[in-house]
Amino acid sequence: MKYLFNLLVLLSLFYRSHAQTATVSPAVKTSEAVLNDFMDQRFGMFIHWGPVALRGTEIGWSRGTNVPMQEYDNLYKEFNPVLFDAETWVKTAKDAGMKYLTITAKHHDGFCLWPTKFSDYNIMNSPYKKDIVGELAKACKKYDIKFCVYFTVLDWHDPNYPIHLPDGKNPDPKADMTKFVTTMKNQLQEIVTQYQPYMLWFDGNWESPWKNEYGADIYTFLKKLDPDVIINNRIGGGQPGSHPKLGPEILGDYATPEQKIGELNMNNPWETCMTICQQWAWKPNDKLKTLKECIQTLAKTSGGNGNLLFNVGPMADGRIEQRQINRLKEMGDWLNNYGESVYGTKGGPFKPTEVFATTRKGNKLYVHVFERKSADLTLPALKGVKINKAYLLKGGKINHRQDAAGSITLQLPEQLPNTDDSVIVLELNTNAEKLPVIS
Ligand code: JFZ
Repeated sequence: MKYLFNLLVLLSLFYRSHAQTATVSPAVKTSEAVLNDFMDQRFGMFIHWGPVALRGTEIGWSRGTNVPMQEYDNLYKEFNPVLFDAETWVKTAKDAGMKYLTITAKHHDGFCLWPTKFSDYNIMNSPYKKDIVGELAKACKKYDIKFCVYFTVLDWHDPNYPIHLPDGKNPDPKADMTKFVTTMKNQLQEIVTQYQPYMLWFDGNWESPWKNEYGADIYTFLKKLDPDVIINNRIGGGQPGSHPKLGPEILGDYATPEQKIGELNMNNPWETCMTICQQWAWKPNDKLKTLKECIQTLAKTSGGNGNLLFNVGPMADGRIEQRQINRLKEMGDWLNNYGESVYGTKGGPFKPTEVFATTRKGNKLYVHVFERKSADLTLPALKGVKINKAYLLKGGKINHRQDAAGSITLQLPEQLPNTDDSVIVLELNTNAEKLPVIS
């Protein structure tokens, strides 16, 4: 009897570990070279857009909450963003110093911004009738911006998906997940073959109808269509809503901390997604982040060895708000001066703080100074490392000293050259990228 009980326990453990572990063959996983290339980009534009911009409420989440469901589901009949110009958006991203762009081809409300054959709820049935995803893909190619697609798993509009409202309650018995997964694959096949996205940003995988095996199946399916397509970590099933981690039990190529800066991690790739205002979709008079917040967020993500996917929500007429364009351009101006300390660097070896963050490349350690708290900035010791030279990235010698233990003191100029982030370069007698993380 006891033996039987143990056997059952073992069997259930075995079953559970298999149910949770992704059944993706290591052979189809995205290569390290591709992921390293992705992480070198450091800065991308996220775009949340759809007919909901007509109401200025949150995309997906306001369906059946702030906006009655009937009303929300009919907004597409008035969606006519005549001022949309894909090249203008892409140039806005380019001028901000962004290297990739991710558009919500389909968000939780189910509306498709491309002419899919597998749902009538798409842009061709709006008065606008133009392939928004396709035009963005084309403009990105023209301006050498990597084109990426956001595609939600959960779809509260599709009758084959059991949940129909943001509250996640009252599963519909008429729903059919097998059909739903088939539609999803058909739509993803359209996206991958027609637009060749560099990366797919999944989302909405946390509701109970979604199973890990669906995610593994889709991951494998996509990698057969394009072995190099990068896939984020929101495709597996049975996982919590905020996705700061990667691990053997989690499907996907990189972690996606949301609205917060990820932690320093030299092993697993990550990308913070964050809004330039507060809402993902456009909202009138939404509170815009200051330039200081924007630049320091980018410096801290780079300093933590991660990417920043910075979100704008364009208006219903097709334009991005001018004040947001201006803010992005200011980030681009800063990157024109300091980009060397961001693109293609690694984060660390120090953890970013409110005062400084570090990035590194070759024998250079870049110290991003956010604030002049006092005349000296002291960094924790780097054992056995000698600083050959210290200077401001935009010119000017920096006096420095190292004590016997190796700790580094930099004498800051009375006026930092940039009020948001001034970068000091330390040339080391060794490869900075090989230094272990200082915790
Ligand atoms: C998700 C989306 O729901 C959101 O609309 C946006 O697209 C963002 C990038 O991703 O955001 C989430 C995901 C999970 C939770 C909250 C917001 N959650 O579980 O609390």
